[in-house]
Amino acid sequence: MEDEEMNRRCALFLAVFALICAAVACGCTGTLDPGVQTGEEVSWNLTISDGTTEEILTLSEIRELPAWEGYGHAVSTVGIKYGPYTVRGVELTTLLDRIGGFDEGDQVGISAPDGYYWVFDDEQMAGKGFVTFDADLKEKPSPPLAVVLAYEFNGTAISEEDGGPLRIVVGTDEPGTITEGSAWVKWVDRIEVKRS
Ligand SMILES: Nc1nc2c(c(=O)[nH]1)N[C@H]1C(S)=C(S)[C@@H](COP(=O)(O)O)O[C@H]1N2
Ligand SMILES: [Mo]
Repeated sequence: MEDEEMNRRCALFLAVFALICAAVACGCTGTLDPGVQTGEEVSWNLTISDGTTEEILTLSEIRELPAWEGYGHAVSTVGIKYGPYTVRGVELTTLLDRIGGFDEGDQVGISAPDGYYWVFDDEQMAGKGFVTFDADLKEKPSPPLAVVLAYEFNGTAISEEDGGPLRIVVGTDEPGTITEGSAWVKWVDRIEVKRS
């Protein structure tokens, strides 16, 4: 009788242990494998605010907004180029129309959970006033640019490593223009208009 009880406890312990192992393994691949992330939508909330009006948007709500499509190609401060990507996202001006729009003299602050913070002024929100480079990283005059909250690079959800699910892109309608990577805020979770 005692042996039977022992066996049952042993079996129960093993079953629970196996379940815990499986859960841990799932959790690991879920966060580390970008393939899993692109197959199933990650959960992420974006807050847009002007200090008075505030709205929280999910990724699927952002995907339903009128999309911007174009090219993104950036260079980091140490000269590493990334892209060119075909980019899909929402222009910041489109996004901010939901909370009363963006006007001349306003600024917009972009935040991420790692504490990174970047500000665009009204000239930049109109696609002007950025430094741009050609493929050899020689400074060249800027074509019209768009400040975009991107959710896809090359037709695929942006991986966490690449700054996804939401990353700022200063992009162009035509390929061939490189912008400064410092403005490409990764892991965006808050966009706030500073009204003038
Ligand atoms: N959230 C967040 N975004 C960020 C940064 C950061 O530290 N945190 N660094 C910026 C800078 S200075 C550059 S050059 C690029 C670097 O991109 P990478 O980390 O993919 O090379 O991301 C930009 N976006
Ligand atoms: Mo940088």
